[in-house]
Amino acid sequence: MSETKSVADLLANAPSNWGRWGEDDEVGALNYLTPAEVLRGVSHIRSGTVFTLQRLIGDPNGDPVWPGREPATRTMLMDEATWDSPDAPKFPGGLHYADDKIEAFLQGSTQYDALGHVWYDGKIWNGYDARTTIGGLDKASVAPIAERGVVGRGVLLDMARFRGKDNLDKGETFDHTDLQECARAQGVTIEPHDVLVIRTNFLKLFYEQGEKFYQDFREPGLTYSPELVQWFADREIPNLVTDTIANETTYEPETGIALPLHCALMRNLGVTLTELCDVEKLAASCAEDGQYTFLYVAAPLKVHRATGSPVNPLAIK
Ligand code: UVW
Repeated sequence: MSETKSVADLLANAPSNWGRWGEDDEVGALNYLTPAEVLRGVSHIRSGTVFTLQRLIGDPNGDPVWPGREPATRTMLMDEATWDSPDAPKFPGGLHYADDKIEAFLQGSTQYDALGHVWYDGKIWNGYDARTTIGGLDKASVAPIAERGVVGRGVLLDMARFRGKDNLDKGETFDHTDLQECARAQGVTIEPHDVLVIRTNFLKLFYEQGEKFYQDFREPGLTYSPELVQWFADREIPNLVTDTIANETTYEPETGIALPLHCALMRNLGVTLTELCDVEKLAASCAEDGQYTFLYVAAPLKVHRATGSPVNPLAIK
């Protein structure tokens, strides 16, 4: 049986941004999003229309998650029935209230990945030892990203519409040249420091197919090539945002390696990954008015030592 090549072999000569923002850096390519980039993003607001890109947590139609993770469960702890009991708390003035909690994978909904979320060869982003992840991320957790916030010019790349489809198919791939052609067809140019927001509408199949969706699980998405990684490095892309569960095609078709772009982009270049967005309303609006650029704003939750955290990104046109 032939052994799968290792991701370390695949990326042996791949570009790296380790050390570029200092030996203590934990936010990587988000450093490209300077105040000038915030203002560049603001200059793309035309009508003030706001789109929220988070999927509903606890959606009655189901919450799509990476295989092995479970959707969030919300438990009601206090409601009006609580006060049916003689033991109910009593507050001066007669106040009643409702309370609930969720148990959730921090990677199980629309989320920002921490830069220390994925690694190979015993090193995470910026060369930190992977053992700093034990019991919680001491380095490159999501907290520094949350502390900073993410604001810049966003560009929607509607790959499904570009390919004339409702949604991309299982395992369908594309690369940076396709992104550029898609941009050209939309009448927009991908500029340095743009937040790339990619639409596949693949999760339409999750809502249509139920459990069958997970058979031979293989998402569509970007696929690895040295040229693609160099393209991200040269354009200094800070943040890749998609409407899929894991931001790239699940297995690199040539080698079968799982999620090599998590390694090449996140671990090596410090590109932040944002997953599981719902860009349907935004995409419909862009198709209608031809404006594919906007102010992108995201503030993931500040969770100590976490591998990722939920977020409700905004696109403001
Ligand atoms: C994995 O953790 C495998 O993927 P994601 O980045 O989608 O959470």
